[in-house]
Amino acid sequence: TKEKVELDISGMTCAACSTRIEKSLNRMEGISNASVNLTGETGTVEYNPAVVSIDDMLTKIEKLGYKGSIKQ
Ligand code: 9UX
Repeated sequence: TKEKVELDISGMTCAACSTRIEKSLNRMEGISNASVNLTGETGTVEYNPAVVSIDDMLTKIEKLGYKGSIKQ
């Protein structure tokens, strides 16, 4: 199963920030594609919910020093 979630990500100030988050998410088990938009302060993640949870992604983002939430 593959699902897609849209995230709001705040705290990014330069292009290296978005690249950092993108690379970290893409290295996580169960994530098939993560794309982060700096100016839009958003991210799109395609993942396997049997392997990784949205909470896992948000925790990872926080550990990197940013704030993530599910886009409402
Ligand atoms: Mo740019 Mo982002 O120097 O954490 S990488 S501000």
